[in-house]
Amino acid sequence: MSESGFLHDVGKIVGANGLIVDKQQMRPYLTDWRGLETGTALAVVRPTTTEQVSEVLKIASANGVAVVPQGGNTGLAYATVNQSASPSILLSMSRMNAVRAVDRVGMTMHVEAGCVLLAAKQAALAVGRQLPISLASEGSAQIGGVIAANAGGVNVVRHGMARDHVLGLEVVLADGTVVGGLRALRKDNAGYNWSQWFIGAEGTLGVVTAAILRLSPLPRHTVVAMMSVPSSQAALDLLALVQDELGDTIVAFELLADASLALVETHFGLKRPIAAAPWHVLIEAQSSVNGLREAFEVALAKAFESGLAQDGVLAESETQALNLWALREHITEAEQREGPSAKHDVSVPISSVPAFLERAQAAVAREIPGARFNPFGHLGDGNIHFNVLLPQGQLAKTANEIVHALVIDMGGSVSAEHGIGRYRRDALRQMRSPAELGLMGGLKKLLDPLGQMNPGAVLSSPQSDAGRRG
Ligand code: 2HG
Ligand code: ZN
Repeated sequence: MSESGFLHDVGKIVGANGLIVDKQQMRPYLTDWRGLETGTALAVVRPTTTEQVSEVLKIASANGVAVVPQGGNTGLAYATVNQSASPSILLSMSRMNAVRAVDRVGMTMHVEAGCVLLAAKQAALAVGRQLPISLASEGSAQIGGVIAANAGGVNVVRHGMARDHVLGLEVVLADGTVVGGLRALRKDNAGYNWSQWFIGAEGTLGVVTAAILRLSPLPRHTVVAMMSVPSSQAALDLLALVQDELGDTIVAFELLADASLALVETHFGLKRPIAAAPWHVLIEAQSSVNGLREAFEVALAKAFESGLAQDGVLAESETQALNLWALREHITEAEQREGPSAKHDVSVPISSVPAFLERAQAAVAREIPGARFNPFGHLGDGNIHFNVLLPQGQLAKTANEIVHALVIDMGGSVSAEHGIGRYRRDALRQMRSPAELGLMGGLKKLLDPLGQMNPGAVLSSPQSDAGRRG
């Protein structure tokens, strides 16, 4: 079938509003969030139902057209930027955005893939429950993308990754088969848990169209604090201290470099309410049991007494808490405004973070004179975004190689929560054994024998990532 014949048939399935072929209108879908990479597609296709997704995939596979599923396009690993010359469509899930049901007592939510994360969270709050997946991009990120990327965020330390919130999935396979598993069961050990295969697969095995998510009770009390600490080792010791004092009430434990907050202050005019220091930590604790604030105050007093913290503030109101979080959540955009950077999304054993920070900074500074550093992230998970602000003309690749080699040497991962996409394919091959890669390749072949689901992402393509800018 000709290209125009194919697009005509797709249009019949999704309707005129569901098909974008105009280059200008396609551009936002085809350009990654950082604006560094642009992909190609015959069209952007925007279905409204699972049946439409299925029909589109059927004719795409019959015509040898690849399919790149996309959510809110907030990912940082180029998972939806397809640059292969062979024909493809970009399947935007944004019109499948309904919250189909929320069960307060069973604590589950049935939601379509294109539902924006924030909208899903608000629907849970409306019945006195929470969906504790919290990302800076939650106002745009969509549930399907969050699942496909197995996104992390700031609440992983208490609530786990996206994977831990999924009870059931509905997916559409490359050949159009709809596999329904939308079961709201807490316990279900029947056979292989196939839905897990699609979580973190970044659209390479099929399209997530809907999910049943696990909700959590909404805690009555929340305490947020920001502290200045003299070193990353002190931040780690402070983590151990609050674990002793506050146990599993800790829902976020974030580490922020002085430079990270300075970037936010420069580009957004926000001001940290405490003394500048080499490092800061942002801690949030939640509980429904009374006495949380008092226990938190005791922990902070111990932190000051032992010299782990030099200055600190405990939010007195929800607004103050939000202001503290705003300092944290603007770091990525501030870095973007500052100029070119090499991003890293690494994890090491939690207790190795201070050693990693020291070694990484020394190694990069040696090879890239003039490099500046923006390290921040989820200390409670051992996951640091060791981002390097690059001097003029310097490629991200050099920094990536240095940091990734160190991380692998320290027994860590070079993709803690952002996925592999097309940015870290080489790193995946370094991190996984031939047996593991073989298993992944076998699963891919089984579910997508023609290789049409998001080709080039995660596993495929011998083509190197060299030359990519960020
Ligand atoms: C965060 O933790 C995100 O804010 C983005 O994972 C990290 O900008 C980054 O590199
Ligand atoms: Zn992060």
